Amino acid sequence: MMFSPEIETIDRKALREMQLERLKYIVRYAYENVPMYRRRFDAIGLKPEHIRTLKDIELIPYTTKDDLRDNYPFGMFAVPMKKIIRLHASSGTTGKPVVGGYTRKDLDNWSTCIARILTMAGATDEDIFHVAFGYGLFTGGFGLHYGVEKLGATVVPVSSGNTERQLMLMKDFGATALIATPSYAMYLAETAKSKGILPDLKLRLICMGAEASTAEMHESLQKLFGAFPTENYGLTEVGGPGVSGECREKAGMHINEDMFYPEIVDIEHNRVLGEGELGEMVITTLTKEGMPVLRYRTKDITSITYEPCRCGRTLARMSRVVGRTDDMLIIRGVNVFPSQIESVLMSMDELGKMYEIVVDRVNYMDTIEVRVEVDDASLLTDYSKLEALVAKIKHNLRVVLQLDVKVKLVEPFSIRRTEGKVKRVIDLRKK
Ligand code: DLL
Repeated sequence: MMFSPEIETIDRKALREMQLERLKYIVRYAYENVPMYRRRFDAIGLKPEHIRTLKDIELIPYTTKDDLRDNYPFGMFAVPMKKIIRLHASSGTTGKPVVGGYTRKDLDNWSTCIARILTMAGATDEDIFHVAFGYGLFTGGFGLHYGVEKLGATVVPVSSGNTERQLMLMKDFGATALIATPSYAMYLAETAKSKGILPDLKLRLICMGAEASTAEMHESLQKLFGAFPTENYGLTEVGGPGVSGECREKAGMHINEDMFYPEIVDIEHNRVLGEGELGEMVITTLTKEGMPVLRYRTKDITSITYEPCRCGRTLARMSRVVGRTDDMLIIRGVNVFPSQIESVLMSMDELGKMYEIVVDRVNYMDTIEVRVEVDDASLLTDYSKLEALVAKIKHNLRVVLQLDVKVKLVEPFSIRRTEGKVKRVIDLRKK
């Protein structure tokens, strides 16, 4: 099933024509209505009419988070406030948040994108969606909410918090689909398992997003819940969730290319990369009225394929996000992504599903310690088993990372859970 079959199966040539037309329009629109873009263009003598082909997008300077911060709160808006009917903002752990403004048409396009993604995950209007994303300035809660409504399914706007109550409601309301961050979905699964209520849940679908997850994490969730996990991607700067999502093939996330024009760039040389090459995702919004963004540097590392998918969709697919350029750890000169560590830990049945990574510097040497919960607490009192398991984890990590990692096994539920986005890395070097 497809929500917008005419777009989702569009011929690439026709799509490129549509994208070019929209690109030309949005570039002129941004130039004429957002002072920051006018200044940027004027400074290098670039005029909207210089954009004649899709490749000409490379003439346009990148937009960064700092640009959005410098124009906080509403300086990037292209319409008067009267036309903005919703605001959202990123949580922004440091400094000012990033603010997004939406016109009525933006909200309508947004829910279309979400309805497409939920449909490609296998949802129908008969599903009961338990939305455990936070409702508020975060784009996840309201973003998914209106997408579920547009699909015509039932939405249960639980928001985040109170895990046991969430499970009670999932059971009592017969939720068939869960929307949550992967870490929170796992928290719900572990809690349901420990309370013995997993068999009472009717979930068949878990739609996740807002943070990185691995294939191994999806497998664990599938086993625990007996439901099909998919993931989707987006960011506040370009509107929130709905940029892309996985279909049943789970062979990458289909990008809503009629609304978002993706590029992958080489982080060091800022050069645009080709199909299949790993680099930073750069996004241009093709339809946003409230806050158009040209060539936004997401910092998310991924790759794109334009091969049509076995599901019948022709929309390009981005691979799972490997990590962010700003959360790549450099340990004694070796690049480490937390997702590599997760892949190792999640594939070991003896381990629980919660872990954290502590990085420090001792005597000018970087150290890295992985703390991971065991699945069964009794293991912690069996010294020889414990030692063997630690050795096995270290070995598996060494194979993937080419690095010696300290491993500490801890009791189930001893690492603090979060209800929104999880923070896996504690970097004490930054103190
Ligand atoms: O997290 C939007 C969203 C909400 C997406 C719900 C999907 C579902 P922000 O809070 O602005 O917006 O955070 C955006 O989160 O740049 C990525 O680094 C990360 N992120 C989002 N989705 C994924 C994903 C929302 N599927 C930032 N995989 C992005 C990996 C993701 N990282």
